[in-house]
Amino acid sequence: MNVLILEDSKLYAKLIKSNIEKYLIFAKCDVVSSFEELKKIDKKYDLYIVDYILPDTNEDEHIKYLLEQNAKIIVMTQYEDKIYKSSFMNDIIDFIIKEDISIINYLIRLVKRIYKNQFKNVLVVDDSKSIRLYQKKFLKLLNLNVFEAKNGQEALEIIKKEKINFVISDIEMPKMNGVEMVKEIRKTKNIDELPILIVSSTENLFITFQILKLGANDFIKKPFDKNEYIIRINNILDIYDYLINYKEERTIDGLTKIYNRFFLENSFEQIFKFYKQKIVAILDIDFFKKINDTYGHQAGDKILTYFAKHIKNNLRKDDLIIRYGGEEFLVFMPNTTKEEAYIVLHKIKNSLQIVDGIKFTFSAGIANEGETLAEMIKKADERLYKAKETGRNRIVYKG
Ligand code: GH3
Ligand code: MG
Ligand code: MG
Ligand code: MG
Repeated sequence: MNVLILEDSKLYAKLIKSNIEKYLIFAKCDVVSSFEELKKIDKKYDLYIVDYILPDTNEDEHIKYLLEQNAKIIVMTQYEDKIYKSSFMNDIIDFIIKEDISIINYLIRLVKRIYKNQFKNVLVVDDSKSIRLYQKKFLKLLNLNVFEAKNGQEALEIIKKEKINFVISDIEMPKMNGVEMVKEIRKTKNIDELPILIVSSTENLFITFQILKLGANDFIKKPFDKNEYIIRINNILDIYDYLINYKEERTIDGLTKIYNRFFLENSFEQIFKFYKQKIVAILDIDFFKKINDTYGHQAGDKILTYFAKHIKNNLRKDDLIIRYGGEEFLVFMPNTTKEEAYIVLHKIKNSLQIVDGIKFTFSAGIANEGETLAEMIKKADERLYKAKETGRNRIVYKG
C-alpha cells in the first residue's frame, strides 16, 4: 500500500512515516511538504495523510485538489471543530488531532484497517435506496467491498451465495424485517462468526434490546454522525480480525500448518455430521521413534512437515487432514468409499520421497463403519494396529 504524507513539519512527517513503516509491513510512505510539491506528483497513492494547514495554500485548497482525483484522505489538524463543520467532512476518511502524540496509535490502526478492508465484503441492508447509498459512500471510503439488499430476505440470499464478512442492517423493512433476519442469520452463523451492526431510527427501546439480545453486535441510531459510524465499524472489524487470528492460531498445528487436535475436538464435529457417506483414515509413520533417535529430532520434524504436505497434495478440495498425534495423521474424505480411499492412500504411499537421505514408510487404517466420529476413529485405529502387526508399510481397510 502506497501512502503519501503531506506535512510541512519535517519532524511530524518523519514521526508518522517511521511509525507506519515500522508497524505496517505492507505500507510504503513518501513525504512532501507543500502544495506545490504535491501538484508536481503524477503518481497516484492508495492513501493520503495530509496536514490541514500548509504555508502555501488558502485553507483547504489541497484537500479539494485531492478530492477531485477521488483520493482517500486522512486529515491531520489542530482545528477539529473547523474540520467537523467543513464542506468536505463526509468526503474524507477521518481526521486526527495533532497535538496528542499518542493519537499516532489510532492512525496506525486506521491505516491497517483500510489495508485489510480491501479483502472484506460488507452487506448493507435497508429498504431506502438513498440510505444505502449514503452508507455505501462511507464504506467505500474505508476500502470495503459493498453488497446491497432491500430487505432481510434478499440479505439472506446474498449471505448464502457470497462470502460476507459484515452485515449492517436497518430494522423496519418489508418482506423480512431486521429482527427476523438476525434470528435467521444466527441459526447458522454464531455471534463470533459474522458481526451485525444495526442502524435504525426506531424509538422503540424494546425492539432495540430485543435485536441485540438475538445476536446483533451493536446499534447506531439514525440519523447518525458519520464519525461515530466509522469508529464503530472499525472497532467491530478490528475485534473480528483479532478473533479470526486467535481461532486460527488455536486450530492450526505450528509445525505442519495443518489442523490440530483442538480443531478435531472443537470444530470438526459439524463438518463430520454434514456428510452421510464418508471415510476416516489414520496414518502413522513407521518406527518414527527410531528415526528421531538415529537422525535427531530436527530431521524428524522435517519428515513430519513433508509428510503432512505430501498427504495434502494428494487430497481433494473437500478432504481434510488433521495432525491427530505426534506422527499420526487423520484424513477425512466426504462422499468417498473405502476402496476409493484405499486408492488415494496407496498413491500417497507409492509416491513418498526420501527426505534428506532418510527413507520412511507409514501404516494406515481406513474405516467407514460407525455412526459417530469416535466410532469411526476406533475402527480405523483397529485396522492401523493390524497394519502394524502384520509387518507395517501397509494400508488396511477390511476386517
Ligand atoms: P510404530 O511404527 O509402532 O508407529 O513406532 P513409532 O516409533 O513410530 O511409534 P511411537 O509411538 O513409539 O513413537 C512416536 C514418536 O514420535 C515418539 C515421539 O518422540 C515422536 N514425536 C512426536 N511428536 C513429534 C514431533 O513433533 N517431532 C518429532 N521430531 N518427533 C515427534
Ligand atoms: Mg502545518
Ligand atoms: Mg509410528
Ligand atoms: Mg504412533
